[in-house]
Amino acid sequence: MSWQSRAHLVRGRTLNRWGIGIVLAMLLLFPHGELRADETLRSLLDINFERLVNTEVMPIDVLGSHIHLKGEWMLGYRYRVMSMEGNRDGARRQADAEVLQSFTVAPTAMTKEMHLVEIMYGFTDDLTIMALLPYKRLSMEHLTGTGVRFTTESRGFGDLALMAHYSIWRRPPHRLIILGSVRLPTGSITKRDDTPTAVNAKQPYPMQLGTGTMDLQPGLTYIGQTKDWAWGGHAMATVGAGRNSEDYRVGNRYRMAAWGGYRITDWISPSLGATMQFWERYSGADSELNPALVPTADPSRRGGRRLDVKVGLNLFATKGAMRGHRLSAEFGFPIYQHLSGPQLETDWILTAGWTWRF
Ligand SMILES: [Cu+2]
Repeated sequence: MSWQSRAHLVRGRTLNRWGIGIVLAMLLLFPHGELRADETLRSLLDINFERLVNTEVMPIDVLGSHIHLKGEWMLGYRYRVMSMEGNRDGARRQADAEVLQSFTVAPTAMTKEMHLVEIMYGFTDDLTIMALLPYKRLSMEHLTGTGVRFTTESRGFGDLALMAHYSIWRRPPHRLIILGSVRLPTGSITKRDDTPTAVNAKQPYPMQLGTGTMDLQPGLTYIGQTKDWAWGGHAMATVGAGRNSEDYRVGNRYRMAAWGGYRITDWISPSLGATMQFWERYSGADSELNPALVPTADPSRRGGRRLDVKVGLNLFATKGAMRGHRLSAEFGFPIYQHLSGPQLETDWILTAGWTWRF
């Protein structure tokens, strides 16, 4: 045998050994490799699933935007202030003088403040229950035809809401949740205050703290979440039942929201969202209110629609002593509003809150 052929043989044997080795390795390792890839994928999905129910990158001002895992509690406090100034009829602004051509009194501005306490509990991985109680402080400024300015105020608890979220479908990173809430008429609808012409006068519709009826709130939420991104959509209706003790019913309200958030670091995530709302005029009427006096006392001037843009910021800790705590703030302003007016227009809404998961 020549040196060359021997070298060829050795190389061939070596190649054969390598070949057998590779095939064996493939036979032995490939199923493992597949399994390992599968496990890696599964654990990634689990991470996503875990994060999916986390409340870190969620919009603060959307009800039913998240759920909790079995046995997890959440306590939350939210402060929300809404500023309204100037009137609108349809999409058009209306000057106070114009409102005073048809009414004795014109509302000029309103501030709605709300302190909201919420408690949530994950009954199972799919079912989360929740209770929310608002405390409201409303103040309204007026101008009369004779040039007198006055402010009225009402404060107290609003309507208590009991809510259930049920996850009907999930395929990470997607999740679909149905929600249902019953709102009990714990808020007063008989608030009174002094005006220049009447002592202890019944306050008009927007100054009352509750609806006075049992309300149902069905809704649907879609949540998507990857390692750093969170997005979602939400639709919810608020429907009153029957008439309240003052013989009227607050108009139905329909709300649609969409949002997206991005985790910049382990502890900060900004968010961007939009909310479209439609609300109907009231039916019936409180016989103590005179709709010719001020537009806020007219049940047919209560409907409208509005599109808000919202910019938010979430701060949270994923480890350490502050783990589970989240601070959030969101600023919203309308880019479109159409009111059956004259009605006060919304200028901006600020929400700030703290939540604690444990
Ligand atoms: Cu929660």
